Amino acid sequence: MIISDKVKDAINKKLPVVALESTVLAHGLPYPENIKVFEKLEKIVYDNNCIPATIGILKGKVKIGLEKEEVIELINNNPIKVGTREIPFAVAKNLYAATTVSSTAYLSSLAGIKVFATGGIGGVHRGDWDVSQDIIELSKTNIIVVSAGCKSILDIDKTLEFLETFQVLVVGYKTNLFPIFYNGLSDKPIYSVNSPKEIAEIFNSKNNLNIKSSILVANKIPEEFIIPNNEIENYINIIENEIKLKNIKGKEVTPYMLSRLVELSKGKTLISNIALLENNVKLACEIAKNI
Ligand code: PSU
Ligand code: MN
Repeated sequence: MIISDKVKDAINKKLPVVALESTVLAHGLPYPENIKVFEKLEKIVYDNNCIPATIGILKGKVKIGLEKEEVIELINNNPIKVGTREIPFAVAKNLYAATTVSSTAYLSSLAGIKVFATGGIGGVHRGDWDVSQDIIELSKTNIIVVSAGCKSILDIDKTLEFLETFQVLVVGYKTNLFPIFYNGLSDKPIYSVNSPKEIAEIFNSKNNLNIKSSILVANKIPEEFIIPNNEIENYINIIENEIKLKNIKGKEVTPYMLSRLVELSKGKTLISNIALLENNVKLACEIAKNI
């Protein structure tokens, strides 16, 4: 595992570090927006006096703290999408690989990073049995993950039940309803927290009590980027039919849905996705500074 000098120095000096994943860049956003998003997110982290640590695997080398050139190299080399279980496969076979929430959380915590910002976590899909590794990883890894809840393409009830079963504490940031995107809030109640300091205190209490699981901080999508529920559901219906017809399964499901949403909404979901990522990164910085 290679940790960039900047990130290593920050960890040693106990400066606030915010981890970022590479699957959202390589498989969740189109080119060239993904490169621009990477730059923008890094800038937000620096502007908020924290150090960014984007994580990915380059020719079998796990890298914590990818530079822009490395992100471009990763994206240009058609990386596979790896959750935690596939990390050793990518490493042993010298592959390019983009890390998801599960693998990024695992590697961040291995490197000593305590806060990680993403767009949405994977969860339980609607229909056929398909549960993301993200939830299982969050049950074992000690990290704070900031996401905009999850995408409404998932089965929200089952996702929340799974998070509970696997002992992942879910807290809503200034909301007691679980956020989903792109349509705002679900009607599912969750505990609410009101400040980054409170989140840091919960994390510290958890660690003092030796409870080994993550905290999922669910941050509302900014109001002006909400897309109405009926519009999104309409797209999801279309996409689910395509998935059946084309027999898309497993790892391919989420990236397919994300890219089709962008096409069907004529770019609206892309704009929302970028906005919520930025919003989550800002909150992650505030939490990191309070730990
Ligand atoms: N959901 C999103 N955006 C994303 C992902 C999920 O709204 O970019 C990505 C994340 O990297 C997440 C992964 O960890 O997809 C989950 O994939 P799967 O459902 O195959 O476990
Ligand atoms: Mn899956």
